[in-house]
Amino acid sequence: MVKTVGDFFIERLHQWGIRRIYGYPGDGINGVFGALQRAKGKIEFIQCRHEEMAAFMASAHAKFTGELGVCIATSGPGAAHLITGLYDARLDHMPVLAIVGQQARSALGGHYQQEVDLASMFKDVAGAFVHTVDVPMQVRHLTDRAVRIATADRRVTALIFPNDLQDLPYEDPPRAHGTLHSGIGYAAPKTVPYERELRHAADVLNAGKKVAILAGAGALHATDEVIAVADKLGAGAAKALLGKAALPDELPWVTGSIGLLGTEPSWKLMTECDTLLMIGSGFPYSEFLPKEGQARGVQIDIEPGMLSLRYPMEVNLVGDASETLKALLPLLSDKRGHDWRGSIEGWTRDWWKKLEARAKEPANPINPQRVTWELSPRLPERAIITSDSGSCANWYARDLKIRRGMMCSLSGGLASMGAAVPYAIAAKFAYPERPVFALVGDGAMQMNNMAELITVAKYWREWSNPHWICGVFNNEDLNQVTWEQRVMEGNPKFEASQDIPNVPYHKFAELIGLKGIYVDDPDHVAHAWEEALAADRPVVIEFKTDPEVPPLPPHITLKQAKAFVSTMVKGDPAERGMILNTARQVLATVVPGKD
Ligand SMILES: Cc1ncc(C[n+]2csc(CCOP(=O)(O)OP(=O)(O)O)c2C)c(N)n1
Ligand SMILES: [Mg+2]
Repeated sequence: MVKTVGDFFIERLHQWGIRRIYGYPGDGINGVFGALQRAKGKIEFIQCRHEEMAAFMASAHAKFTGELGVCIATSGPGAAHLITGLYDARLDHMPVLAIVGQQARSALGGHYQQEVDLASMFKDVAGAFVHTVDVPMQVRHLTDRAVRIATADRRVTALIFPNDLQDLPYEDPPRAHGTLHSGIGYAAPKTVPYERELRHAADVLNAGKKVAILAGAGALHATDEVIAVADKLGAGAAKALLGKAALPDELPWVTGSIGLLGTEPSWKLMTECDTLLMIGSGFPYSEFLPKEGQARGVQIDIEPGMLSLRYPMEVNLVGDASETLKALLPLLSDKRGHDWRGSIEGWTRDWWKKLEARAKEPANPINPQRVTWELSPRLPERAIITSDSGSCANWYARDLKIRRGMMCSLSGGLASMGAAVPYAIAAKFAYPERPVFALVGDGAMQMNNMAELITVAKYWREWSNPHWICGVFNNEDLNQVTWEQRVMEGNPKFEASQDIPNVPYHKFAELIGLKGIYVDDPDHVAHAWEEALAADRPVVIEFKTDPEVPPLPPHITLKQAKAFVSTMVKGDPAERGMILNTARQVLATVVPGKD
């Protein structure tokens, strides 16, 4: 049989080591799907409910495995659906290849059905490399470049295949002027700064008396090295959201999350330190870092473009976190036994007690903090946890205690709703033996996560361990934004935009063959997690949670507090039902230590 362009392409992807593609079919890309079918499972195809979900899965695959994530869609609407998921990868620096169909070359430019200028559409998100394959002999080098550039630069790339071209016979380029003869293969280099730069960094760190570390996604593979450096420097460490799994929360000097979803000890660590060591983080909010001039700064990042971006650093080290910290360690002087560590540990101890007390405050009916608080001690070893965007990201960031060997992630830079279930599906395909948890708001369930449960129902029997558990926070509200309207804007809750229908998520799960659990009694929260872990199939636990528990930043400003108070005056619909607890928790964030 003649080898088509599609056959060659799939074979080439296989040679590059690609073993799984997430996507959705359509006539614009049928020539590549035919090739996938003829390849007889050499590359597994995972059918999603929506192309955006396929792109989220590709992004999550890259996050959880470190490999290239690949997604595929048809021309026009399918390609357009990919965009948000691809931006998720782009903003979190993940290598993803998008493969899309296009109308026949003979029709292009003719305002043809499903004809979209795809190269222009992908130009921003896949700006690192986006090309249309025009002739069969181009497919080899375009494939090689799309894979190599995405992998090496940790960027999104896109390949556009006109549908008539996919079924043409493949031709190797002749030895002639104007042809390319590319090859496969890429191995990441060991990236370490020069000795001179390392010494400079060590001088700054050694001179500091109060060193604060901020660890991000770039530190996920450098846990031992971060711990060794932090111990030697007597430092405390806060974690950016994407770096949550970089350091276990059991360590007494790990202050937890930072920023709007952050903790009080992280806030203190940053406001009181005299030296900042930032490792592999693009954490966006400068106002949560030391004031300019307060601290001397050292930053390590694999991407030069991310250096000295949020804080003006004295030393900027381009390097891999693990290799750079290993090289730095012998140059550091031992600061063990200083008071700074003791203070950090004290703040952190108090904070965990405060979180427990907050989680156990009564609410109507369930305090959402309790949902995550109770999950932490019940998480099995090597669990993988994902969170959606919404108020649950606050509880995921603050209350969930991560241990060594676990993984977790969410849509960080893009902070898109709708990522938790696709992320959790990709996690399960990458590691079928590991238990996976998705934490999701009801708005995000309705947006697209519910539909993606159908993908779980379709595939779960293939997973060696059935533990795939989705915890839904049913508060009938787009709660994160409701609180942002109240606190940031000083507006009362806008019911027309914020109230959402009450949907029986647990019954939907049952309807499609999963297990459903409903909890509206705070004393049953812990048991519900245990019941889910004992189930023989994936589970959706629906927690009826209170929308009046505020997901607020740890150091809400006076201006924001005043705005909050003014919502009361303006007549927030929830005013009458606003439990005392709410006001107490809000005020406690204004005046630390007052709850
Ligand atoms: C795609 C997308 N649309 C809108 C937003 C803005 N947004 C952030 S959180 C949120 C509310 C989420 O509501 P829900 O999922 O019910 O979670 P809750 O905050 O109620 O816990 C919204 C609308 C977003 N981040 N992403
Ligand atoms: Mg909600």
